[in-house]
Amino acid sequence: MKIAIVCYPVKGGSGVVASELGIGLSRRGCEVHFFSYELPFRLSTYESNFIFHEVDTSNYPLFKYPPYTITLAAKLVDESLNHKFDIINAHYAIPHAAAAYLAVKTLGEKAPKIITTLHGTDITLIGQDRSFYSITKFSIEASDGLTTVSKYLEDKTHDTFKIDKQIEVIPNFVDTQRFSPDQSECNRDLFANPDQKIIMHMSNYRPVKNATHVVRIFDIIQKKIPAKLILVGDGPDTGNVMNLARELGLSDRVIFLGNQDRVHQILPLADLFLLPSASEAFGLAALEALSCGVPVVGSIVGGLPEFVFDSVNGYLCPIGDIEGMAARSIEILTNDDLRSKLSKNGRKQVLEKYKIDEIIDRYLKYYEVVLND
Ligand code: GMT
Repeated sequence: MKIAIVCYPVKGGSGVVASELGIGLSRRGCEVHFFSYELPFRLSTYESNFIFHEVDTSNYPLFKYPPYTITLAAKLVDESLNHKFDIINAHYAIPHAAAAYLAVKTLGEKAPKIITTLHGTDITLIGQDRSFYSITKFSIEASDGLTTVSKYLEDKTHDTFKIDKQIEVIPNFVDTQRFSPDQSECNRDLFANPDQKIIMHMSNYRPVKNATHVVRIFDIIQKKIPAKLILVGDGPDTGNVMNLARELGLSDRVIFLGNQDRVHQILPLADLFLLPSASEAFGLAALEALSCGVPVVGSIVGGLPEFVFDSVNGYLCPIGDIEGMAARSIEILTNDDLRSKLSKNGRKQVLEKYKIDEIIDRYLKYYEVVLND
């Protein structure tokens, strides 16, 4: 099968899912073509069966903004003519689904089918903005197939866009060999003393992640338990988070690592992972933490309750319940039996339900269904 994957290259869940999916499909013998304005960050490894097509963003003096949707559509048209794609899988609706539609209409009869994979704020935030709503609704309805990363996002898509289209829920997934509890590639001593617990958060630090809550939760924890907070990633709220850590006198206990490529070598060091988001269609970082045997404490929001279960592999509290999340964290960090139970359950659950190979099978099956429709 020949598949064109359109995605964002920046650090963030949708780019990670699209890249890992493409790598997995190429290892199954599919010919995979990635389209983006930069090389997606998890594609840095070389695989024989995939090609990256960089979409032009160059500007002309007349344009105040480069018309990316059109250059993306044009690239899809050109490369479809060269390679005869069976499917365009657009990850994140805006503007990828609309660009795919434009490409398919330009190509006419022999055009590939479009499958749009919805990830989160393309439905819950940006897609609802009046400037995007009508085209997002149209391009979702015009797709030949639709997938969402959680049941929550399926419902939200139906509610928000009032579409009758059937949606296939295919959850996010993890390469469980890379993301494992094995700490042999990590050096814990770089970050903490043996008596200190390590609490971790990893995100793109957008306001929906509530990253300042992470620092406030940590502040309560470290008053009871010797601990360090490791913050992985970068984004618009990083400055606020750093300032808050300084104001609370936590600078010597909070480590900012910024964007990291090899997060699978850092995550297993954590004793606990925090994800107190205000919105989370799935919460891929939490799944990666569970795969490394790290219990999760987060918000009862979006898709998180579909795989984080109280006293099974972590705890979820209402959004903004900083005291509650801190209390749950302290409970886990002061009870080795509980921590070990949550850790084992988390890893087991990921191995049973979220392994990359099984989810690649589900994408492939769905591609077949759409192709034969
Ligand atoms: O939707 C976004 O704001 C961005 C997107 C991303 O690229 O990081 O995140 C979403 O997609 C991830 C992968 O499917 C999900 O794990 C995240 O929960 C989701 N983010 C939100 O819903 C805020």
